Amino acid sequence: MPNLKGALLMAYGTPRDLSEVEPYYRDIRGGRAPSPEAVAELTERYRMVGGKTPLLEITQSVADLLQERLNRDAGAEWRVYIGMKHWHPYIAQALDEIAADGVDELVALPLAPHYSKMSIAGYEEIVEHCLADLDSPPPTRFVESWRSSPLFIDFIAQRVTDALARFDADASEVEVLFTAHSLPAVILESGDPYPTELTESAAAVAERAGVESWRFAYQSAGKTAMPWLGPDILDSIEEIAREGRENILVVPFGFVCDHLEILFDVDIEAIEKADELGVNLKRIEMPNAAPEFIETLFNLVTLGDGARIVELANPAPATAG
Ligand code: FEC
Repeated sequence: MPNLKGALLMAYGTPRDLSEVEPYYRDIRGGRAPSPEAVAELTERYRMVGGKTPLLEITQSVADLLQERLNRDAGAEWRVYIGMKHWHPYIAQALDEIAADGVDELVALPLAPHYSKMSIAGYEEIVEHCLADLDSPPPTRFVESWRSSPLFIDFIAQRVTDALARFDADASEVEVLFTAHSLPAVILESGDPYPTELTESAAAVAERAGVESWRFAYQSAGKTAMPWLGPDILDSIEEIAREGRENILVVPFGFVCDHLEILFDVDIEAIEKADELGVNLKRIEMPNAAPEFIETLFNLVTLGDGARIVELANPAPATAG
């Protein structure tokens, strides 16, 4: 019997046009309606980055290239699916397709390298739930954390080196600022590994790139009354400027492609803050669908180097024949 293997790449999801911003936002909030002011503010952010972001298209390109790569060199027949957490095509839809295609083994991989109970575990719960609804779920390996992937570390380190070369100043004069999405600080109460994963992973990339002067900040915190993890990127930019440093390289290694949190929060908001302070701020190019990123995913799906993987559905293996 032919063996069909599947890889499911999961991402956050994005509205396909401005009319979808309100229901998308509602989905992010677990079904609670956002205020009209909050919707207007978010709509404006999408408008400022061109009306939509390329998150979906980039994820699809990554999937297409990974599928080609797997079919070329990984034996068996492979299909790569995409599924979004908060918008179409939802993860549930991808799992329906996976079941309909008769995938025998599945690797599910969120396109975010660092684990948190509040982010990655959400993807995991959705996948687990959908698998439980299938008559015969394929054995599924869920990649919980892949920030220690040697290929990922090498790739981001290379992007840092490339970006440092774009400054007029010497690399030693540039402060490297690693960033990832903030989360409500309440996660600390349950010992969530997110902050440690981030700082360890920043240290690994900095060491690989030979960067001595670096720090870490959170970005994109929600504007809610509850406290979010800090320091915030904008405060760190101020701090760096106060120290008399004039060049900052932002490395948003908690994300892997161009989307709202990059195109608005870094490219518009952080750059505006840097301009106000007379600081020169650049960021690394995101992995998007670069060949090195496809290699990183190929390695994670086939070998899982440096990844933490859990088995989600593992029925007894079928009799060989
Ligand atoms: O390009 C796009 O259209 C989508 C960009 C996008 C990515 C993304 C990634 C992460 N988020 C994470 C956590 C939270 C928490 C809340 C939250 C809210 C938003 C809102 C938008 C949004 N997020 Fe997001 N996130 C992206 C977009 N995110 C839009 C709503 C408006 C706002 O607050 O700015 C708060 C939820 C609540 O209100 O209850 C928490 C984390 C990631 C990185 C991991 C991943 O990619 O899944 C963590 C991309």
